[in-house]
Parts: sequence; structure tokens; C-alpha cells
Amino acid sequence: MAHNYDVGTRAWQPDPTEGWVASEVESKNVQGDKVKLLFRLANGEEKTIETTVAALHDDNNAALPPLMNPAILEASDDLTNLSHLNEPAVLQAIRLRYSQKEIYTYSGIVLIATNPFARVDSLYVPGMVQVYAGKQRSSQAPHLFAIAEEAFADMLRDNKNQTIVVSGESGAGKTVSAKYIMRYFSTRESPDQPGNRAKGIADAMSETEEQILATNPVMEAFGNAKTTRNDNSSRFGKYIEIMFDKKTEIIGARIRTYLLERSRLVFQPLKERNYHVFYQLVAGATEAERQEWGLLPVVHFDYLNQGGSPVIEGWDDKVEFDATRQSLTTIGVSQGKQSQIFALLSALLHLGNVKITATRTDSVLPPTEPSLVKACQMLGVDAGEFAKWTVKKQLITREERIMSNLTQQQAVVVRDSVAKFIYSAVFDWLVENINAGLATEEVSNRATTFIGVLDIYGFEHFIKNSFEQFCINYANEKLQQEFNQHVFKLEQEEYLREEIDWTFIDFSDNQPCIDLIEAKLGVLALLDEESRLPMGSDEQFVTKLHHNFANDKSKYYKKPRFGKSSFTVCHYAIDVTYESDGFIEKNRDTVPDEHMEVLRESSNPFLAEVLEAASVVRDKDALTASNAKAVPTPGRRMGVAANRKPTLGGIFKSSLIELMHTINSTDVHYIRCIKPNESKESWKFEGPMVLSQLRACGVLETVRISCAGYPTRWTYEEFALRYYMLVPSQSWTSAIREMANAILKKALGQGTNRGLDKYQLGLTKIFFRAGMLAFLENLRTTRLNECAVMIQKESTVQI
Ligand code: AOV
Ligand code: MG
Repeated sequence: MAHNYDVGTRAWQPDPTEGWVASEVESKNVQGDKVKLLFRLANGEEKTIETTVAALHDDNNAALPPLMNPAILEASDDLTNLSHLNEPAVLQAIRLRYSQKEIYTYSGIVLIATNPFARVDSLYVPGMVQVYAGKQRSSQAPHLFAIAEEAFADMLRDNKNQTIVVSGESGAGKTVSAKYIMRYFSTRESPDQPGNRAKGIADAMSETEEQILATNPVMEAFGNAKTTRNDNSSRFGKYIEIMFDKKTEIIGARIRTYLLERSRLVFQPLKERNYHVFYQLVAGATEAERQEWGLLPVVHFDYLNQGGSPVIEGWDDKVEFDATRQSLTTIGVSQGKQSQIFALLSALLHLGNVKITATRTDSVLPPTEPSLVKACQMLGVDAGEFAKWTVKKQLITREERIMSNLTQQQAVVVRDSVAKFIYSAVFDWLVENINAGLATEEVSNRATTFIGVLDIYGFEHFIKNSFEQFCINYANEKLQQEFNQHVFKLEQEEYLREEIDWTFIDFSDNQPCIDLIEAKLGVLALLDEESRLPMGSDEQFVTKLHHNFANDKSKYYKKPRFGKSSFTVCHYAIDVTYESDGFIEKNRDTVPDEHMEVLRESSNPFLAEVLEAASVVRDKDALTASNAKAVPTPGRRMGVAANRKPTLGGIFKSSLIELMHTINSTDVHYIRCIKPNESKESWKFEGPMVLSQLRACGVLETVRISCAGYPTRWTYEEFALRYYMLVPSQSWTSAIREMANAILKKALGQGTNRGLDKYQLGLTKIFFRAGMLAFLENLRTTRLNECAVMIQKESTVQI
């Protein structure tokens, strides 16, 4: 709303370290049309802004500092209650609340959770569940549990499936939040059995509920790892559906996972680790197991020692190993099966130690190489065959077989591809088994509704971005689109319901960016095309991309000015440049056919079972992929024998399409986790970092959407109660609408000459444009001060 920037007006000034700092107009000089404003900043500095009278009244003038909210609104527990809804005001609200140890804030329907990096026990004590159970969201302080409860209540009321989407960048607190939500449902009293869980503790949980919670330590052992950003970083996406029966009892669950990071198995950057389970195994196996599986200290395994820092502060891998075993037992994996899993993992560690020697042009791997012998013995495969197909490859054409030798580097890639394949197969096997234990067909049939919790990697933008970031950001584009549409729909629906005058506004739809990635001739399709060519390369892939999308052929694509090997996608959050290096290999993710054959002949029955599970998962994905028309058939067009092996990009795309389909058929609730500082310090708040995340998770965009409409809503009662003093007492009446009308007329008559279109009267609420509330609050404060002075005068006279 236009403002005069009179002396005393508080406004935000940009600041490189804090994001924004507070300031106040100290003097205002008007000379003709020219205005000179002197601001005093909170840090003592001065700033002068020269402008014109006309510019002061321009609502969209970006050159003027954004206005601050009145103090009572500043730490509002819902950002949409802020009157001046600008970036710094949003940041200030979250910052102030955080400094008061309030980590949760609403932004309309979204819950923002700012990571405390400290235990806040009071927030999650068992009794807290019952504080939120059965309550309206607005009646309690913002909390994860309020969102969980809302999902539960909506499910009951509408008999409809629900989803809670938890997103945010690495280390922001998604997994912790998702676990508390799962715990909430498991410990919430069922309406049919009040009192059962008065203590809200685990012993009142059913076996199924315990099993559901036990999936967390298992999935984390096999799918989480220490990274530089998070000691317990999830390297896969997860959607868990908690199934309820008619009586709203939890009767089962189903987990779907997305894109496990496979490269970690064979390569870890400095200071990072491989998957937790390996370190647990090495630390916690018994002496007999150590002997049998040939386990050595971490430093002796190439797959475990690359990061150079195998210890996580405050963690005991031995204790964690016991917890993993315990949880495996709880979810129904027998001791015997567990041993087979760990033996397989040990075999992978030996595989990583297999030394392939370089000759001048080729490579050599004798079948007697000790690590190879150990690995192959445990895998139940022939060491000679394994060695042969690690250093050689064959090309089969119609006429002949051509054998060629691989270089050492190529041979290592082949060895690693087998290890990665087996590990991801073990992961798939685990998920399949967990699901079989959590919901039999009978249970699935009996389930009437589910609440899904999505814990998925947030938008990623690093100095170097690769295939993984590309897939992750693609997933985030899809989720962002769903979010925008949802917020918009809700907003417009409320205006319609309240029958106010309203022209539908536009929002930035990111469909063109999604098209760029997933359309028939989009980036993923071109990547698949290149991946299927025997001589396909990362360079050619990028050349194709440039040819198809650069030079304004797509508004969402840019050819970087420097470097031939990269491409830029203009995502909703920010432009991200991807380094093409490794895209083809990661997308292909293939194990040579000859190695597949060696594995298929394995005498290890558990390996056979694991491979079977993986092929079921792959077939299912491939089927969805072809149903979703995800994988085109460019191979044939290029005159190459079409190889129908699904690619990782294709699989990811189809599983994402399926996920979006599921989510779209549910009611969605949103939690945005924010990481307030890079160094993971307790209660430290870095403004610019928080701002960029608010932008990336779409909160600022929804704020913008709100601003374009009528972001502030009060019921007639609320409004009359707060502002009755703005009209003389003769006009006070219990006819609330009339009274509210009188206040509005009086208030707007006083202040603005452009009162029209500052508010709209709905059926049950008054809708205000941004800034109106601050204006009314000002009037209220002035009026109350006047009253106070009057009362003081009167009492003085009496004395
Ligand atoms: P993420 O799931 O979002 O990252 P986590 O949920 O693993 O992040 O959280 C990272 C760390 O932040 C945890 O290990 C805790 O130390 C701390 N933390 C998070 N939420 C809370 C909370 N509510 N209370 C106290 N501490 C918390 V990643 O999986 O890396 O994308 O890939
Ligand atoms: Mg996580």
C-alpha cells in the first residue's frame, strides 16, 4: 500500500550479512516534487534516498525500502497475518520466533520448520501428542503435530487419502520431521480406545505400529550416509503410506523409494562416508562373523576409506549395528537372513579391494587375486569368469563376436558397476520385504484410507551439479507445480465461497520447464537416445541439447558462456548449471550382459533371491516407463539395435509420474524445513541462507500470490472487537456487520484518498489488501494514546 515515508516510518534496508536491517526515517525533505529521505539504520549508519513525491505513492516502487510491520505483528505465528508482506518481513517473523525458540511458523497452509540443531525435548514429549489430538490447527501453537492432526481429521471427515509433503534442503530436518509424524500417528489415541495411550508411550503401540517405526532405522542404515551437509543424510527419496481401517486403526504400511544414490557405494568425497550399514558391520560383527566374512578395519577397505573420516561424532557404530539388527528382527527378517545380507555386504567390500593391474595398453586381473577369490567365493560365482569379463568386453554383431581388452580404468568401472548393482538390489529386496511384512494383500484390501508421508530431497544447487542434482531438481519442479496449483486453487476457492469481487490472477506456472525436461524430445529423452548409442558420449549429449534448446528455442534453457560440457536449466528457484560429465554412464547404469550371466549362475541362493527382487522392481518400473511413454525408441531411428533396458532417468521419470499421480489423488499438506546455518550450530540464524531457501521452497512465491490478492482476512467479529475504538461510542452496536462497516468507512475516510479496493466484504469475513492492517493498527495505537491522555487528564482533575 502506498505510504508517505513520514518521519518515524520503519523500513528495511538490504544488508549483505544479515539479509536486511531495520531502519527509521529520521528526516524527510520535500522540495517541489523532490523528496529526500534520511534513514537511520539499526547498526547506527545513515542512508539517504532521493525520490519523487509521485514515486512515493507507487505501490510497486522497488527503489523504496520495504516497510516494517507494527511490533505486535512482527513475530506473528502465521506469515499471512503480516500486514506488510515483503521478503524482509517474512524473514523477520521467522528470525524473531526462532530467537524465542519457536521453530515452527505457518505461512497459510504451509508449516515452516526451522532446524534448531538442538534437542527441544519439550516439543515432542509424549503428552504433546494428546495436546494436538482432536484439536483444530488454529487453537494451538504451530507444530508438526498440528499438520499431522489436520491430515488425520481431513481423512476422517472426507474419507479421503492424505499426503504430507516434507521438503527442504539437505540437513534441514525432513527425516527427523517425517519420523515425528510417523510417531504421532502411532501414539495418537484412537477415538475408539480413549485412555489406552494416556501415557503416549511405546508399550501401548500395536505390533504393526512398532514395525512401521522399525522401518526407519533399517532404511537409514542402508540408505543414509554421512555427507558434508548432514551426518545422517538420506540418499534416497521415500514415500510411506500409513494404512488405516474403518475404525482409523493403523493396520499396515507401504514404502516406495526413489533414486538411491548408487555411486556412493564405490566413491565417497572427502569427509563423507559410504552407507552407515558397512561401518556398523565392521564395528559390530562378532569375532566368528569377522573371521567368516573376512572383515578388516575400515581403513583396509577401499570402498570405506576414501572420505578419510570414518567416525561420526556422537555415534557408536557398534551400538547402531545392534539397533539395526533389532529393527530387522522387528520387521520380520530372520537372524539367518540377516547373516546372509551381511555376508553379501562383506563380499562387496572385498570386491572393492580387487586390484586390477594396468599394463601398457590393457589391464590384468588374475583369477587368483586374493580379494577376488574371497568376493567370488562369498557371492557363489566363478572367479575365472568374473575376472575375464572384468578386463574384456565383447561386441556381438550379426556376423561375429568381437572381443576387446579394457584399460585398467574401464575395468574398474565394470567391477564397480557390479558392486553398485548388487547393493541396489539388496536395497530393493529390503523394501520389498518390509512391504510384504507391513501389509499383506488382506491388509491392503481391508485398508480404507492412507496418509502418505513424503520425505524427499529438496532443491539442490551446488558449485558442481551432476545427474543426481538434475533428477532431484526435476522432482522438485514437479512438486512445486503441484504446490502452486494447490495454493492457488485454495485461494481462489475461498474468494468464490465468500462471494467477493475478484479477477483471477496469474501465477508463474513452471510447466514449460517440466516440458523441457520430460517432453517427448526433452532433455531426458535426448539423454536416453545418447545413452543407447554404443559410442554415446557426454559431449555429444550436450551438443544435442544445445542444438535443440539453445538460442531461445526454449526459454528455460541456456548455453553457458564458458565451457562446452555444461548446460543450464532455468528452474523455478534459480538457474542451475549442470556438468554433463558422467550423465551417460549414470543414466545407463548397466552391468555388462556377461557379468549378469555370471551372477545368474550364482550358487548363493540369497544372491539369487535378491537379484529376483531387483528384476521384479526393474520390470515394474520398465512397464510403468513404457506405459507413461517415458522411454522413446530413438535407438531404432538411429539405426542401432534398440536396447530396451530401462535407463535410470527413464525409471526415475516414470516413478515420479506415478508418485505425482498418487499425490494428486490425495489431499496435500506441506511442511517446509529450513536449515538456518551452514555449520549446523544450535540456534544460529543466517538471514541470507534462510531467504534463499524460502525462495527455493516456494514460500516467497506464495507470499507474492497472496499479495496480489487479499492476504489478510478477519471475521466481522474479530475486526469489530479490535477496532471498535476507531468510531465514537454512539455508533457501537451489536450488529457486527454494520459496526464493521462503520469502522471501515471512518478509518478509510481519515487516511487514504485511495480507499477503494483496499478491502472487500465477504459473506463471513473482511478481506484486506496487503498493508491495510498496518494502517489500521497505526490508527488504533494513536486512538488508544489519545484515550490514555484523556483518562490521565480526568484523573488529575479529580485529584
Ligand atoms: P534432512 O533429512 O532434511 O537432510 P535430517 O532430518 O536428517 O535432515 O536433520 C539433520 C539434523 O538436524 C538431524 O540429525 C538433527 O541433528 C537436526 N534436527 C533436524 N530436525 C530437528 C528437530 N526438530 N529438533 C532437533 N534437531 C533436529 V538429507 O536427508 O541430508 O536431505 O539428504
Ligand atoms: Mg533425510
